[in-house]
Amino acid sequence: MAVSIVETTPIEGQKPGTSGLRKQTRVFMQPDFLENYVQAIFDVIGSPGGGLAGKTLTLGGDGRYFNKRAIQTILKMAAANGAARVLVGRNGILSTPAASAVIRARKTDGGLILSASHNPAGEDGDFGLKYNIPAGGPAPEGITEAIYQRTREIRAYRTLEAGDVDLARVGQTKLDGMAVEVFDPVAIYADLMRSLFDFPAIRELFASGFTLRFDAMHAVTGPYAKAILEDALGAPAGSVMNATPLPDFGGGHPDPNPVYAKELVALMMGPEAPDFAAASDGDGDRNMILGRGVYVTPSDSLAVLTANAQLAPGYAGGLKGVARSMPTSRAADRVAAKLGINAFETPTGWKFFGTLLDAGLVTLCGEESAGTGSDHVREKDGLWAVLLWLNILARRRQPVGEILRQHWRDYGRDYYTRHDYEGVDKAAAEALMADLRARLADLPGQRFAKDLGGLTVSAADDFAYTDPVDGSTATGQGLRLFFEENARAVFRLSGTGTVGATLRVYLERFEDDPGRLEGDPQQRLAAVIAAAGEIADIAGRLGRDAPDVRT
Ligand code: VG1
Ligand code: CO
Repeated sequence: MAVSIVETTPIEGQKPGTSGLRKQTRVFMQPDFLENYVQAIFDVIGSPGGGLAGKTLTLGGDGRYFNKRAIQTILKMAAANGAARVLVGRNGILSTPAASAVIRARKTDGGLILSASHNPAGEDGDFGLKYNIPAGGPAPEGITEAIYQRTREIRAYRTLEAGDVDLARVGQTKLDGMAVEVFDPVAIYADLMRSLFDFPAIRELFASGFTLRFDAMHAVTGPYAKAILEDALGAPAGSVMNATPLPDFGGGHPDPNPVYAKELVALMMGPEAPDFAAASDGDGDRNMILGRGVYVTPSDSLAVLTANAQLAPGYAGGLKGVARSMPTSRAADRVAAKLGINAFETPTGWKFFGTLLDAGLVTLCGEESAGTGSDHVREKDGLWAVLLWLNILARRRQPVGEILRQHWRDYGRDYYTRHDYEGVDKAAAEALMADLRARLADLPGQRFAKDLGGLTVSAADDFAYTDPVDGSTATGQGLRLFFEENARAVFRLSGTGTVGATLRVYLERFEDDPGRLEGDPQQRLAAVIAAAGEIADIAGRLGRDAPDVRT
């Protein structure tokens, strides 16, 4: 088969964000857009002169619109760049955590994951692509920056004049000199889960009548959840809903939070609620946890899992430490302090956990954005979090709400909410951030939200991070305002959106008065919310009087 070298010119805007390159699907489908980016990745990870010679890659995506087409393009380009072998999930399907598991189990030279995660899918939605390193995690910033620089100077890409590869059947074929191995996307992942959790105990829990609803949101987790929860663990058929991955995710917004998964939340707050409910996102790395009548915030979930992980066989020997992204509440730190284990605070994005996990400094990691995971892979892992919760419930045999309330009594409660202002004017959002940044030094000592009791700023900074393992640095990771009243507000602009800007305001306040542990977060945080709004003049600058999403 003939390798063709296609001339191209750099395309602007191929700069990866919080998690890979995300664009509107139509942008990704433009001539040469995907090809340029893929060639830039191959140029960075290949050897000068030798291309991808001798290399094996893992490849798959969340099944959204353009997934299959993109996979065929990438296969041809990998062959033309001299790769030895590509492992592809059947029908091009691979959840993000499963991709990480396969990269690690099969020791491939990294992998390409096609997903825009929780962003809506379809021709009018979003698409994304990210490169994960051989350790299994998202490429660190040194590599993503090199890829971006390469996209700015690219002049040609290599591809193959060849027909499409049949991805529907498990087995091996050849594409020119390259082996294409189509594998079952669920098997390696399911085996890994079986090795970490007490499947017999969870089976017994279901056999005793415990009920569950898992919403796969028509995205990639459906086949995994059905195989593991229903087939292996005996949850009644139908426990997994919206289980068939659809190219447009059924027109929904596969972001498991109380706004986009509101039917599931309504079910759990109503009289027909099962014992436990969970949802995942587009690419299967996020999780939302609900009990009967209770929503567990991701920050609290990380803390509860840290406190109880040793109930699962995979973590019975204890944890080395826990890491959380900066905007995540400090609930997990309190558990780490009590257990006497490490606690780290990193910038937003799973790529910052990789070195800590590789160095054996932490076992669990989490983000307030519904991401939780451990050292079993190098991505956050939605179904893993659900299984750890189920394992804990199987051992403690208490309702989710009781476990949570007990946790608050033991550690105090970090009331928490995130307010997102989505699709706002980019220039206005950037100006809000720039002006606030310029005023940080003046804020300490000032008092805000006076008619709600008042909060005094004790410190304010622009979060910067130095990786304790490799010494790399990241600056400008979010504006933090600390208040004397044990409260905090953080401002960040999203790095995963594709249109306009999204302002995220993270709000929290600690409470350990036993009589005040069960309030409504929006009410308990009213003063922090008001102070953040006043300080940054959110309403005036963005022209919005309320956020689009409150998690
Ligand atoms: C968001 C979340 C962040 C997460 C990232 C990728 O980023 O806040 O915690 O790591 O999405 O998750 P941002 O920059 O939009 O705030 V996923 O499930 O979209 O891969
Ligand atoms: Co995701």
